[in-house]
Amino acid sequence: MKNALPILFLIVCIGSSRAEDGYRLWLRYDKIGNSRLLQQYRNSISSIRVDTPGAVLVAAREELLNGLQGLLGMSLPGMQGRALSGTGEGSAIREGCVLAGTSASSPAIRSLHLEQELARAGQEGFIILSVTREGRHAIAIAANTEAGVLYGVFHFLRLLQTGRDIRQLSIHEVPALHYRMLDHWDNLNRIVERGYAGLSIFNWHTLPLYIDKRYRDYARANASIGINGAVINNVNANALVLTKEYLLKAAALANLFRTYGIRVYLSVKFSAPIEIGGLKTADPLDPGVQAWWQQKANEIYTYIPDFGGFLVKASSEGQPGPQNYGRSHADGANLLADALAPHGGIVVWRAFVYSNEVPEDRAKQAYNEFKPLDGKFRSNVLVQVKNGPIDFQPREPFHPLFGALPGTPLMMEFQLTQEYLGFATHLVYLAPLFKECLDADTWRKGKGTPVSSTISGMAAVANIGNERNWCGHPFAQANWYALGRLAWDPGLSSAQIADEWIRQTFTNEGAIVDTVKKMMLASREITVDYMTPLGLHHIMGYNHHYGPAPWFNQASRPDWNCTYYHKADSTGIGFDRSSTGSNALEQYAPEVRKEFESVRDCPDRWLLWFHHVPWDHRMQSGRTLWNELCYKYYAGVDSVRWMQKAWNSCKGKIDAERWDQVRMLLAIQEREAVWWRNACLLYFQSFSGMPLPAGSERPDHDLGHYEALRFPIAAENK
Ligand code: BDP
Repeated sequence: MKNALPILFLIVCIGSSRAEDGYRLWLRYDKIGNSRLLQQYRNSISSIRVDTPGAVLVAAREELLNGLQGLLGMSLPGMQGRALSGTGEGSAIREGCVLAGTSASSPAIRSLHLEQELARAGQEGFIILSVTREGRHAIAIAANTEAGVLYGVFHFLRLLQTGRDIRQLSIHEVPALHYRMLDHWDNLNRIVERGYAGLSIFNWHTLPLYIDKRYRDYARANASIGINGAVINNVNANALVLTKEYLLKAAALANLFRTYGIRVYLSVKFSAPIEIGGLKTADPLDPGVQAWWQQKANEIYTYIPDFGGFLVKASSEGQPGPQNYGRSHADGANLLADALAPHGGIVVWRAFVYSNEVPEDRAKQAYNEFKPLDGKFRSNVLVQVKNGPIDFQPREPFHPLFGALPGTPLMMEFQLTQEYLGFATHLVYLAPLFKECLDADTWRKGKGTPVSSTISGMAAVANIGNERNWCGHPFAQANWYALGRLAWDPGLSSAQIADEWIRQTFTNEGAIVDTVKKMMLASREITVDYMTPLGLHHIMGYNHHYGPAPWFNQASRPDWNCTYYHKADSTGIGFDRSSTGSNALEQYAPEVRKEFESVRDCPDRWLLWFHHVPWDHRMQSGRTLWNELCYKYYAGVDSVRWMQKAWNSCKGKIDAERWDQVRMLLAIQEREAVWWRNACLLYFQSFSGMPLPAGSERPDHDLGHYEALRFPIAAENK
């Protein structure tokens, strides 16, 4: 008895270290609580079999075994072909076996004759089928490649985690997009540009010898949602990443990620030949520069044989690029593409360009720059376009480049990290933002040419850091999840993805799933309402982008000022991008242009993006513009309070640790929503001269107070 206390203490400690801190993401694999389902699953599954596995199949087998054992709450024989030799089973199928493999790796899969089905699965797709042979029932997870099997395994585990019936499975999945990537804006010193979840998970200091457990869990999470590429360093790149020392570190990550079907990419600095190569120029047409990049590419592939390629931010926001030498973006991209082509690598060249010297509407500049270059890029170049023409705002119309470059493959760039959406303290589920863009009709090939049909890949700026729960806000994980799922299948709905995520991350209890789903689905519109309603944009604090600063007009260049974007004056508010203004609308197909061109017909949510509108303009609701603006800002705050109530109603149904975290974060969100509303309305009121709605909650400070707020530390977050 003397030792009982320390032992009890130890048990408590072990218990609490397993508390729900969010580390496990959506891959929790806790025992299924619903006894009817548990019984069904136990009846259907009694062993697994993964024959002659290569490295990816080893990872798949481990996941399948761990996942099933956790979910079913029992241990399973995790057999493989070799272990069976001598038992006489060969290709025979056992009752209740989950078989996973390719035809090449597995005699059991071969014996099922799935050739026809697999012909449609391509390189990364999979099938999951309930099969019966000689009276024995089994489940086959089959694909043409090991990566396909891995995706199938994760899909199968998702079915169980989300409580689906698995008795008659007939699933055929093929990813819609070839490139499904995360872009990490992680610096080599581990500071994450625009990161709000701690330091970079990539510890360059201890690589390559120290392989953090997180690297594997990161890779598992990505593979579980089909992400197959990771750019592991910041687009504002440090040339050092291309030195041997750092390439060996990247190779260590690549060796691990490969076993989860993920390729490593690097962001490169265009001036690297000067900075680390000792050359005098980085001119893309200089033979010495071309030779340097070729030699560098050859070197990279000796360390990383399946290296994905380069991501490049060039001639953009002060980064060096081909324009330093009077060359075009195509010249720059092709230089790197030629170096990578012999090895099968690609160049992802960013279209995020806008110049101080060009007195043109910033929203028009990328199109003007890239449209004439269509067809001039090498075939292994993809041009990466942000979802909207400005910069990851809470709401933007789709970028006019989508569908406008028929001769150039495009890559979508979304942002998961909430640089302009309240950092990692606001609950904002981004699938509706992604869908709004992906589903938008570009009309480039007639009606029914959605943005999703104009892209070959999808990337997103990651929101991952070394905080215990990876993303800072427990709900920010859902955005990582949604990105992967939509890159795999842009046809999925925001609700479907939220449903899956909630069930895997929190609970399968119907009433809670419904409540949380409602919160998630409403959250993006709520944020737009309290930050940038009716098409307003880029009115955040200068540089750090924290909080409202619509008054800001002190930047060194006009297009870094908030006043540039809202153009409020005594007559009205908004940026005229119609034919009477910058005519940015001319960059869209005529049908799209028509939709937005007149103040009368333009949907409210884009109104101030495309038009400068008088304060007393009658909106579709019947309210004046000023009153509508007030209505939106007030509704935004009210809706955050509604989210707080909804979350409170989940108390006790969600583990205490994460429930309380979200409760506290919602309190921050509420306070900041009020701040946004008050600051913006007081400022815009100084132009409209109109009163706040009668009876509404009054701002607790005057405009001067809000204008005087400073956030010197937030500004360091780069
Ligand atoms: C802006 C960010 C900046 C990035 C830039 C980019 O504020 O930190 O470097 O985008 O995408 O939104 O290159």
